This record gives sequence, structure tokens and C-alpha cells, in this order.
Amino acid sequence: MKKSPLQIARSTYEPKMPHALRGNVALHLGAPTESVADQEAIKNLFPNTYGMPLITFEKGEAVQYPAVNVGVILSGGQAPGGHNVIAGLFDGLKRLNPESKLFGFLGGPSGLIDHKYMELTKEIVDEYRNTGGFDIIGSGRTKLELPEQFESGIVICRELGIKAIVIIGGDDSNTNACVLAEYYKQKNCGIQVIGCPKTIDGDLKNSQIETSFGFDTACKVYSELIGNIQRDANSAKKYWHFIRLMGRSASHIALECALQSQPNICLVSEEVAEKKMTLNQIVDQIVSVIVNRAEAGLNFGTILIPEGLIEFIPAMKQLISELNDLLAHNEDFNALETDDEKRQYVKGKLTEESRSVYRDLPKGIAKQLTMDRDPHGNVQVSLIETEKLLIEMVAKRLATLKANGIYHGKFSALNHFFGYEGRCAIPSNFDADYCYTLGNAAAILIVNGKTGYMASVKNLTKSADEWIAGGVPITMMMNMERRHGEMKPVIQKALVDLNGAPFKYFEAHRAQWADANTSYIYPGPIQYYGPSEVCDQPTQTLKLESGVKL
Ligand code: FBP
Repeated sequence: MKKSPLQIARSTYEPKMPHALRGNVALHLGAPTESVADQEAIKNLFPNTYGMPLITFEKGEAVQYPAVNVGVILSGGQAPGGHNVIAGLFDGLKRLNPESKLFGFLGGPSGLIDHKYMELTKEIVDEYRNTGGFDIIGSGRTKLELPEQFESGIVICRELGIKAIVIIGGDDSNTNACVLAEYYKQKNCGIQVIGCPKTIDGDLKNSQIETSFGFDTACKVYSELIGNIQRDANSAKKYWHFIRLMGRSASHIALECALQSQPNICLVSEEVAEKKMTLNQIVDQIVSVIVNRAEAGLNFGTILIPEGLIEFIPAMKQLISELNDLLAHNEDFNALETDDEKRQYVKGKLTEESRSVYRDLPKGIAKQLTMDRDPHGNVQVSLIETEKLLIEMVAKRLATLKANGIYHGKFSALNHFFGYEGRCAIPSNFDADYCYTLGNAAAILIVNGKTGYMASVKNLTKSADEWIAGGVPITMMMNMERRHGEMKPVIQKALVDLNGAPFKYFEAHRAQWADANTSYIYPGPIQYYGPSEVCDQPTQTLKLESGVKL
């Protein structure tokens, strides 16, 4: 297969690893752990995997480990670096015992349930080193949560002699990994389960997991694109760019991109929810910046919009929840033929408050809210074009202001959505190194008989040499939350903390970025080769959260 010069060069890149992992490793066990909340409930639900100690890896003596067969699963949306977790796991297992084998379950968790797998040999793994994508074995969103699925997993693991499964996924997939680990431990069936923190959304992090992999690369790709757009805007001086950024629920991606590129406006969903803002208030906020800049003769700018925004506006959240309940498997609705009939039907069933929100929405957006649901019956936020909704509402408001002689500018807007552009990019050095280390850490946890742990790497703002790898009991990250009407143990999702350093930095600077003295930064493309201060920088979020000054 023909490859680009960069692909060829990256195939020989050797990921950097912490000093402690380059040689024989010993495990340092910390004190017993507690879950972040609801300790009694979590302890009762996970009697066999609760309270285990934190593990850190240190330099140790040579140990002869028996060969072990391991299965690996990629779960959920793609994130740059997944292939390097697999490469690190493969190399780690082989280094500890060359007879060990790695199997990949195909197409996500369903591969384990349906017994679809392949053995990952050196030739296969070598093809995928330092590449983006999850195509080595594919991914999927099947939820691994039912005992019959777990039992089916036991059958294939017995057949292949698999003693451990590594699940590379987000908060939900790692929650399921934890349930699976507990189930297998309780049945004493000799199958360990280890998780790895993946998601571009950056919302799987906590006191022990500093960041999920993929966030770094994805944000750098989007920031490059935003910077390019800003340079164009500053050259042509004629468009307002409304840019929606992926990140299903949390606004970490939008915030990080704002820190990297300093746009005129960045909306943060968590702030919208906290201040209980309405759609009209958000529009007012945007309009006021546009009017101010127009007064200085600047009829252009950039606005970042997090993908999940709509669900954080309280009135919209209520409307979406009513629509989710109303439209889940609703044959009457599905039988209606025209958009108008559907609109009337929906209006007739909503509460008065939601009806008025629904009625005021542009028709196209109202329609998007009633279109295809995900397998759980929820509206698919990534398909809602919030950027277009805002353009339409802002244009209307500006037209009124113009008619009243308050606004004298010219408003021409363009819309963008950046998501899939960054999910499979060639991993940055940070993600390539971080993921390779995570894979190696998973291998060490496995040969040491651990289960119910997530591989972890800390100290990530330091050079890779000084990173500290180990394992964190997944139960430690859990709390009880209501899901589909029932209280369930789940890993706590990390939304943007409005008291955290990244938001505080943004809050302190946003007025300056919004005003007439354009403060744009142009980050440029990810650099894979060159000086370390250009190639190995972690995200601004990670730096600020670690106390590094920008
Ligand atoms: P994960 O949470 O599985 O990592 O996926 C994140 C994400 O990229 C979101 O940002 C986005 O909303 C969603 O996946 C899109 O999903 P799909 O790939 O099904 O279009």
C-alpha cells in the first residue's frame, strides 16, 4: 500500500517512555482506596474489586513471568493513539514473555460477545504503529453489560486461552470494564479485566487520571483549523465564523481550543447551565460582541460553540427530554408523512413551556430534534447544527438593531463543524508516547495478576522520562447516578470545572479576546519532528491543571 512520507517516517518513531518502565519493573502498592462518592453502595456492588490500592511502577529486579494470552477491545468513538496502546500492550507482553499472545476482538465489545477476533502478530502491529484510527481491529458502541454477554466472553476466552481482557474506552466503557472485572472475579473464572482511558472529549479524568488519550491530538488539529480561519478572517475582514466543536457533553475541547487560539467568543456549556442561561441570553451575549466590534469597523470574528451546548440550556434540556420520552418507539409519530404533520403532532404533546421553546426554534432545528435517535432513544447531539441555529437567531436580532439605528455593521456568517477531522489524526508525540506507555502499563498490570484497574500515567506535563505509570482501581472513580430511571454505579464524568484553572484563565482573558484589538493565536499544524518545545507540548488544559503558568 502506498504511504505518504510522514506515514513512512512515523512508522519508525520510537515512543518515549518513563524511565521506570525501561527495564525491570516492581509494583509499589499504596493505601486502600475509596470510591469518590457513595462508598457503601459501591462497596456492596463491587465486593471483590473495591478498596484495592493504587499502584505505581518503579525500577525492580528481573522476574520470570509465565506466558499469557490477552484480548484487546477498542470501544466507542475513535481517538488518536489507540493503535499505540495496542502496540505498547503487544511489545510489553512480548518483552515480559515472548510466548505471550495478543488477540484483538473485532468491531468493539460485540467482538467479544459474538466471538469475532484475530490474533495480532508483529507484522500486523508494525503496520499500525504511531498511526491514527482504530482500523487495526475496529471499534463499536455495543454496551457490555449483561450477564449473558459476560458468559459468552468466558466461552471465547477459554477457547483462546485468554487470561486478561484490555478495554480501551471512555467513562461508560470503563464502567462496564469494572462490572465485567467484578463478575469474572466473583465467578473465579481466571479472566482479568484492565481499562485504558480513551476519548477525545477529555471528560474521563479525575484525581488519578490526568487526561484521556486523543484529547491532545484532536484539540491540536481543531486549533490549527481555527487559527487558519482566524488568519483568513483577519485578512478578508468580512465573515463571522461560527465553529461548533465535537465533545458530546463536556466543553473541554472548545475550552482547550479557545486557550490555544484566543477566539473572540467561546461558549462553555457548563457556564450556561450554571447561570441558567436561555437561548436568547446566549444570542444577546454574541450580539453584543458583534456590535462592539462593528463599531470599531471590524465586521468579522470567530465564535466557538461546544457540541453539547443545546443540552445545557435548561429550557432546551427540558424540551429534549420530553421529546426523547415522546418519540422513543412512537409508531404514531413515525407513521406521519409530512414535516408539518409531525410538527403539529409534537406541539400537541409537549408541555406548555416546551411547546413555546419548540415553536420559537427555526423549523430546520426543530426538525433535527425530532429526527433519528441513538440506540438508547436519545437525540443525537452531534447532528444538531447549533452553529446554524445561532447564526439565524443572531442575524434576526442584528436586523432589528439595525432597523432601530443601534447597529450599523455588516453581518455575514459562515458555519463550520469540526469533529471527525481530528478523531483519527496521526497522534501527536504526546498521544503517541502516552498511549504506548498506557499499553505497557496494562501489560505489567496483567502479568502481575491485577484486575479491575485502569492503566494510568501521571506527571504528564513533565518530560516522558519523568512520567509515573501504574494502575488505578476503577471502583475508585465511581459514584451512583440515575440512568434510565435506575440508580447505577458509574464512573463520574468530568465536566468543565468553573473553579478550575483552565476556565479561570479563560474567564480572565475573554473580554480582551472579544474586543477590537484582535488577539488571535495561530497554532499551526501539529509538528512531529523538531525542537521539543514545539513537538512535545501537552495541552493548555493539562498545563493549567498541573499548576504550570501559561
Ligand atoms: P467517545 O465518548 O466514545 O470517545 O466518543 C466521543 C465522540 O467523538 C463525541 O465527541 C461525539 O459526540 C460522538 O463521539 C460522535 O459519535 P459517532 O462516532 O457515533 O458519530
